[in-house]
Amino acid sequence: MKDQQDENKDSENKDSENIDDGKRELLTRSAGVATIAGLTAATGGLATLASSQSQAASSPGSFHVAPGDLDDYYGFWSSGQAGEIRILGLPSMRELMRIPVFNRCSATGWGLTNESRKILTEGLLPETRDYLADKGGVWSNGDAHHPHMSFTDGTYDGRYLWINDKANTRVARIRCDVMKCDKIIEIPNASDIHGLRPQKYPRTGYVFANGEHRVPIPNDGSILDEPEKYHAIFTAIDGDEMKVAWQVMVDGNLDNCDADYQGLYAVSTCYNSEEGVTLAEMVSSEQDWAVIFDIKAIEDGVKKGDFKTIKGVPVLDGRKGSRYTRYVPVSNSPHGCNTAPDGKHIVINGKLSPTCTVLDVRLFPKLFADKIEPRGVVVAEPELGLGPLHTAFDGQGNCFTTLFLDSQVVKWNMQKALDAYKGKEVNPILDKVDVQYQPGHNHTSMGETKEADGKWLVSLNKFSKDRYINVGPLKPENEQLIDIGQAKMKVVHDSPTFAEPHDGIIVRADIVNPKKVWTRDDAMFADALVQAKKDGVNLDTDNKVIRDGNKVRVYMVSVAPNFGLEKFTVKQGDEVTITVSNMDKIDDLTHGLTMANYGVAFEVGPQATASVTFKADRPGVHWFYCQWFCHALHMEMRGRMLVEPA
Ligand code: K7E
Ligand code: CUA
Repeated sequence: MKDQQDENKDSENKDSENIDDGKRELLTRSAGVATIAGLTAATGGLATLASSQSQAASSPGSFHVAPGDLDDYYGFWSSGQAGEIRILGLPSMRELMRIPVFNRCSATGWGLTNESRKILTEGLLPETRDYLADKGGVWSNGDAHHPHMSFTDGTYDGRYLWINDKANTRVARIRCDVMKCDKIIEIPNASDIHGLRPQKYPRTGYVFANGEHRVPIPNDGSILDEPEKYHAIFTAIDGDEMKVAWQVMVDGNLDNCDADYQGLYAVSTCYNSEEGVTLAEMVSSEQDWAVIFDIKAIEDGVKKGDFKTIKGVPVLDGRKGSRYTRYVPVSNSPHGCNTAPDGKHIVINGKLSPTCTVLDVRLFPKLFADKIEPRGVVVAEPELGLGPLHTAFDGQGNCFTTLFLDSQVVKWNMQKALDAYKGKEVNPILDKVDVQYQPGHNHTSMGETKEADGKWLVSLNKFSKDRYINVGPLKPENEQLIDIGQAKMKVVHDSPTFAEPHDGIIVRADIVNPKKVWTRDDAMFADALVQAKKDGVNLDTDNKVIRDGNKVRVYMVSVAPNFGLEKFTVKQGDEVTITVSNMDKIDDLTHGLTMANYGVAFEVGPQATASVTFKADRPGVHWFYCQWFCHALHMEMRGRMLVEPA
């Protein structure tokens, strides 16, 4: 079988080139019957090729994960303007799950259940809560860019993920034991959180979050078109408490950030040091900077009271000349900020400049002691290609930088770059590979930890153009898996994705150990338990309707294929709370409840409780049904809400 495939490979490769050309040609024609037939043939041919390539993919292993086999890594992907987190398996690149965070979710009821609404509202600033009062009470959109896991001693520890919301200035936390969001906070005094990284050492600790856009502080209308009075804010969040620990006001704005492996410093890239508000103003200067934050000095400043309390949080002045920060000049409009697993180097990605600037963290104490100039911490500045955005690492001294404009990933060697900066005649560039097309972030397996293992690289490409059959004017992005286990990089797999993962992390599967079923005392539904106790209801066993004025609380147990109540009656205008406890103990046995024609639907995982509150303002018979296919009698898993007209 294998021999046969190898024999066929050459001719298939030739065929595939023809098919590729043919496919492109077909795609440019209007869709007729012949075209559709042709496409079917073309994709059939490509599928054959893909499987023969998967056989050919060698060390460190094929990306092909056979049916029934499990992946080696979890991928945690952001989704940009879709507002959620996605869980992938790698190397297969299969999407395994979605975790709603800043979005609303029709399947799970995120944004509708009482449990999720508490999470979505409790961390809002009072003025935002007021603003949302007549708009449904919760934001329904978000722009999620940077998902990162909690660290202990320089590597992932599987406790939490954090992610930013650029659209509505929030930071969320995901519990990795159940893979659900459990906290969201709005960041005061900042506008539009972009870069986000957890502290790597000794443990997270702080989660650092960059306020990207400059605004007046406070932004209450007293200052409007006076950009010179706007500021950007760097925030340290206590990741355990999910509270802002302190903030630092900076010059310029903030883009991406990272932490060191020593627990002493954080670094942010700054574009728009010009502090402009128009495109022309923002790119007028040849130089911007990387801002270094001295964590210990800032903590000391907080202790000594060297801050203003604004909106309830300590804000320190970290503008130029402050003892809390240093501004290292780098070329115009840097973007990504990536700490190398060697624990010594931080790579600032040039974006508008074809270079990356490498900072040595061991020189930061000297810089803060004013023994060297800011540029004295720069130890390399390799020229890599056009549009360097983000850099990943293999743990063996090599770096992989996305080149947005060149549509390439460039592999370069850190030591060679350091040597070249010192004047040695060496070329740090080891390899370049074309990616399709315009890559933003990239990420290597375990690459932002000291356990970077150099096996896989994923390039998150912003454009897919002609890589897939045409789905209309809105196209998927294209995420490519690259084998970096050998000297030459090799693109081994294309994976389409909906808008718009900016960033992802690749975590060894043994680090992540989610539960298979919920535990009955989980904090996620603690409020429901408290209310049930007040009502004299045992959530695990009781099916009861409690009337409390015009409030009606309906408690139901669900065990496949039954809800505990086959009907209940309320009056038009009642406020109804339905609380469902799924008492099935079996792995993967999820139920749900959908109330027909009431816009109510939510998930109830095995051994979980979930609840929703709505006004029964439509009289008549309303079937509620389980929308999670759970049993041969799933269709019969339903009951009636009878709403008596007022
Ligand atoms: Cu480069 Cu928001 Cu991380 Cu997008 S940012 S690519
Ligand atoms: Cu329970 Cu479907």
